[in-house]
Amino acid sequence: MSNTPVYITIAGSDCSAGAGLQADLKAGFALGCYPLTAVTCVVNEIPGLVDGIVPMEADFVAAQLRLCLSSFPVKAIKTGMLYSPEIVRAVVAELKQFTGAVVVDPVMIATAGEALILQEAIAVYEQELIPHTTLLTPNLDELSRLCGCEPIRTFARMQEQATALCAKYGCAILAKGGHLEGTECIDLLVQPGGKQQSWSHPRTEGVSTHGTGCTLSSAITAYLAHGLPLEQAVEKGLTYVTNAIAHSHRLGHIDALNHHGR
Ligand code: PXL
Repeated sequence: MSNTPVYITIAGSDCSAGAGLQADLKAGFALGCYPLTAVTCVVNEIPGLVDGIVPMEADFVAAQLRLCLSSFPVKAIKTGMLYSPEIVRAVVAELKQFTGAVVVDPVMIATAGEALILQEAIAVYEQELIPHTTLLTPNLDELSRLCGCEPIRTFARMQEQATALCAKYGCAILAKGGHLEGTECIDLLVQPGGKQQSWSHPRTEGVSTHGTGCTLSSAITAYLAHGLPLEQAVEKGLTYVTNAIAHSHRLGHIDALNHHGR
């Protein structure tokens, strides 16, 4: 039997293949895993334009998850775009039996600003999904929505809110500071028990960042599926996505992350 680690990504399909489950598949395979997919919605989009979203029936999302979980040795699960309160609830019901690591990327808004979640689903994240989460990976926008605070623009505010969220839910928070003011991007990991670590790197200018959030959370999940401890998985995931951005290539007028890193 192969010992390739298996994980499940529960995510939407991005037809332009930069984000969503396509990003998850590319990162997962590039990092030596076998990612399975439970599809939540099909999004008709390119970077900068979301033209339409067709959600799956929530029961059918749960059915995909059940079949994958009962058929494969699943080491970790990642959630991306879940979209509706019904889908979030259906996912939570299946996660309750799962004992491995659960990485939740609380996808809310596309880079271009379009909503990728129904407003009513945010409360279900808070009340039902985050309590089953090992690592939550909000960007600044998602962090402020989950904390119900004003937009966050500084590292100090990001640290304060991530610490509060970690204390409230008892899960690790990786707050992504890609949208902080200044030329440095700082990402902060806050763990239950109080340990905090941050990583900073210069911003790569002029590259569209479509799909970087999905790629990061998937890379972290892949490293967790390999058995790495959380801190190492986060650090290596950040390196992976930074390389993918630095070596991105242009396809027509669209920047695509380079998952081969060269
Ligand atoms: O990057 C967030 C994201 C997640 N999932 C899907 C998406 C996007 C962004 O466009 O399309 C399916």
